[in-house]
This record gives sequence, structure tokens and C-alpha cells, in this order.
Amino acid sequence: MAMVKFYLISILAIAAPSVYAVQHIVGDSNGWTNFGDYTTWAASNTFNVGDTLLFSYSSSHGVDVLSKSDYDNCDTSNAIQSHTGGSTTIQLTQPGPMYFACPSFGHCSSGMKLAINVGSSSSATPSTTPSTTPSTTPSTTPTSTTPSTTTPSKSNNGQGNSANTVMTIGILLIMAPLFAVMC
Ligand SMILES: [Cu+2]
Repeated sequence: MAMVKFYLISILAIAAPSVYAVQHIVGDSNGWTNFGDYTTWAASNTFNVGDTLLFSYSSSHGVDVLSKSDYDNCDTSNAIQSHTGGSTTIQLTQPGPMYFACPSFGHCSSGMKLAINVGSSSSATPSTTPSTTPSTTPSTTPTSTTPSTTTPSKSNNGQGNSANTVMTIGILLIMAPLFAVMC
């Protein structure tokens, strides 16, 4: 029984990140400002492929996507991407580190910079996910995640449902004339 339970929890721990794409609001309610602590914020979030980052900021700021060395040096002159306008959504499309900073003078060096590490979604690489999850699973997940997803199969139904619906309709269409004949 204990093994089954462990097995189920393991499956849930692996499946959960891929099932729910998360939108991370950078800085939470404080948004993207030059007073934020984005090292702490990044450490308190888990980023996965498929998730999005939402930067909310005033007109004195912007969002640049940088290489690691430019991030380290707060050099925004070679930005990979530059965003302005007060609201920027970044899609996390591939695993690995990503680096952001505000291009306004002095903001990056005063801490308006963000480095994240994007984990693979479990559908792509099941083998790598278990190695990262155990650190968080033992104490917190068994009680908190189990109620929301009691049946492991349920998490797959999101994609299965449409196929099932099509099949059901197909069967009904085939059966309908038979019923008509029988009646
Ligand atoms: Cu700024």
C-alpha cells in the first residue's frame, strides 16, 4: 500500500508541472520595479516550458532579454529582445536559463534584473524531471497536491476529452439509424 501511495505521488509530482501552464507575475503584486528583489522572487517560483512571465511596469521601465554575460555586466546594448509599453508577456518556450533586465539607466545595477532557470516540461523529458522534484516533494506535496488530483487519469482527460467526444458522436451517428430501424 505504501508503495502504491508513493508511486501515485511520484506520478502526480511528475505530471503536475506539465498539466498546468503557469503565468508568473514578476515581482508578484509589486510588479517590475527598481525596488524589487528578483533573486528572491525567482527562487520562490518554479519555471517550466509552457509557462509565461508577465512583467508589469511603469513607463520609466522596460524589459530586455539578455545573454548571461550582458546580464552579469548589466549591458543592455546587445539585448536579444527589448520590450516596452508597461505589460510584457514572455513565453518560456525552451528549457534553460533566461536573463532579463530593465534597460533604463542604473536600474539593472540597482537590482532590476531577473535570472530564471526554465525546467523541461515532463512530457518532453520524463527522465530529467524526477531528479529535480524530490527536493520539494517529501514534506510539502503529499498533503497539498493529492486532494486536487486524486485520480491520476483525470489529468490526462483534458486532451482525451475531445477525442472521446468525437468518438461518442461518431458512435451515436452510426447507432441512430439502427435504433430507427429497430423501432
Ligand atoms: Cu527600470
